[in-house]
Amino acid sequence: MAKEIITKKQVPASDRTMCDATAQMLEKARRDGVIIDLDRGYDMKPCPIGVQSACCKHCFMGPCRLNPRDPYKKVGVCGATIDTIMSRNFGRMVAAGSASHNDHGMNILELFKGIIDGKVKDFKIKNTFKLEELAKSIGIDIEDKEILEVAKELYTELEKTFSNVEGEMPFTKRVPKETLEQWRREGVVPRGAMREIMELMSRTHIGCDQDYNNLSKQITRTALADGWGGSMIATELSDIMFGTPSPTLADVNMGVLKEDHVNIIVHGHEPAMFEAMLAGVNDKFFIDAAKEKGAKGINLVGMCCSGAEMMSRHGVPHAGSFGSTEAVIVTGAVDAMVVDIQCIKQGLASVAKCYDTYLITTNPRAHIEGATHIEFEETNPGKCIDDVLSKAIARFGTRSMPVEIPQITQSGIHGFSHEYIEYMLGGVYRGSYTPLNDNIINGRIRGVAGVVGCTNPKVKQDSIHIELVKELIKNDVLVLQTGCSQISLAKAGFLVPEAACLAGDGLAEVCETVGMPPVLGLGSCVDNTRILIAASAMVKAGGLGNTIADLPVAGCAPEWMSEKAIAIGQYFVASGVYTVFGIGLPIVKGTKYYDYLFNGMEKQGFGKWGTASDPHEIAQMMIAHIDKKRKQLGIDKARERTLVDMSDRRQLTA
Ligand code: NFS
Repeated sequence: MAKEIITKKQVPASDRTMCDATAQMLEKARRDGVIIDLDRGYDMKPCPIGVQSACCKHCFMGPCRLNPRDPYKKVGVCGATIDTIMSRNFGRMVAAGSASHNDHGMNILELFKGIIDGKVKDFKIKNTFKLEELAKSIGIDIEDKEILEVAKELYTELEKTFSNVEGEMPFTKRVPKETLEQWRREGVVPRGAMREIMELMSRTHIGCDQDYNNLSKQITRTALADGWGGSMIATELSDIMFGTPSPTLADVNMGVLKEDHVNIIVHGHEPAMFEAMLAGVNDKFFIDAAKEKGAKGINLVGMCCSGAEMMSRHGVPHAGSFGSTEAVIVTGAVDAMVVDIQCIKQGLASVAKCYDTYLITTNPRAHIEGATHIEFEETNPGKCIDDVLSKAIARFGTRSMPVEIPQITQSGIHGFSHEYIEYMLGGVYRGSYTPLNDNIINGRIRGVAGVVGCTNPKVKQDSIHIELVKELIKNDVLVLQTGCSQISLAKAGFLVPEAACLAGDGLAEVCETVGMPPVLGLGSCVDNTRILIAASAMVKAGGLGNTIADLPVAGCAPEWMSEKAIAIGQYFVASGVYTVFGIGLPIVKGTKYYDYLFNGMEKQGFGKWGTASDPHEIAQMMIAHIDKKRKQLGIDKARERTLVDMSDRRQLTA
């Protein structure tokens, strides 16, 4: 086994993660002399100027460093103020995040085209009902048309999401009317993603847009081109090609690995390779080959976002979130970890080497030095999948080191698509968001929160996610989840109907009536667009205002780390949602740009940003916002009435 140098200062593993399985593996890694991200994260001391975004390195006259404690004392060599510098930096994070999601969305659209053209034979259009509904939602007339014809028209229309140089992106037709009108007034309706990202990169170049107010418009437009563009395409077309999720029971955490099986983990973001792998592991030829090597079978599990999608669609077990991808390899039980794009840490390569695990990259966009690259081609998936399976089976046959799998799993229900939420609440013949709105208006449900996003080794893994969600449901806030946050709560046992006992009386009553958990898992990070569609449906159902900004809703990414998370945050804020980020944001307090993000956007009719580190403080900020919206809607009194319990009633009548 290759050894690495152990970290100097060792904090107990249980201080670095709430996840007992991950803590067990962190301890084992330390015993084995292997450094993983959870220790690297705590050992890293970030630059105090960079962490607040008070430095600019967009040209080589600098890098220019301003003092975050006295931000207006100095300007950059070109004269850039702290507000210009911070908005440029923030804008480039949004551009990168939006580019990632749009690139993913574009790949999914290309796969869809491959099916239509007949070039891709191993995937097909699975959900024709959704295909037609989606086409109708953007104004395509489907009357008397064959499915293939509708699919072709849908492709032609959706392709504009990326290539439009003028006009409005197709999915803006799904935005509530008054929200769209507000975007038009502010000049932020996205045209095409490629144009928006290109323009934002250009405007953040040295000597271009140097008024944070004006630059902010392009930042918003580029973020909206993510949420209402590439991300939404990824979700909707994945549903059409692979199936729309509906509630499915699935196990999470490292106990899903099986010592006597060939274990293959798929980790990444694009569902096509994972779907092909699922077909491959059920191939008798490979099952027999695994048995010949002494295995009882082949065990396929997911991690991170594509894992969350496969869990939602097919109940594939999930081994953990972003913060556990290196730790899981320490089990020694992973015969192959197969990755594609996004959130794949380079550190996996050295950890995999230490445990003789195959780390296999499959996407032409994302190679890793030291990993094995086997390219996945959608026109010939078998080539990659067969090679991966052969390698994983061979590795099982030569496993030489002891295996230690934490025996920890938690069952939960995943796969609440926005279509299913509508059906669950309203029934098959009158599926509708009206019952949800009614329960909000009568106060049983105080409001709705989206709690999403990454884990970050700067803080104890899962801790902010779990404490925050606990407090929200206790206060009758229904929680919608995606991505790594969903996995944090699933591991903690909140994604089961029985968790209703942890909710406030009103929310618990609704959960018990419907038979749903108080925390609904919607899938991967691109599936945050399901929350946008649910919020739009709530506006359209009536009774809760005319724009998304009127709704008693709030969002949070408690342990965020990626540029994609910033893009998501900005598109939620731009869509009208109060969005709080845990850990902190790279913005200097007391500056004009800080004030713009935290107050100014709301005055323009958008949502607004917030930040805090303590989960209870975050919860109170979100609840205060929900209550403010309830008051503005005139439904605050209704809620006060429902809070009167039986003993209060007896006192009132005495
Ligand atoms: Ni989204 Fe964060 Fe990554 Fe998924 Fe997980 S880390 S921004 S939740 S896997 S994309």
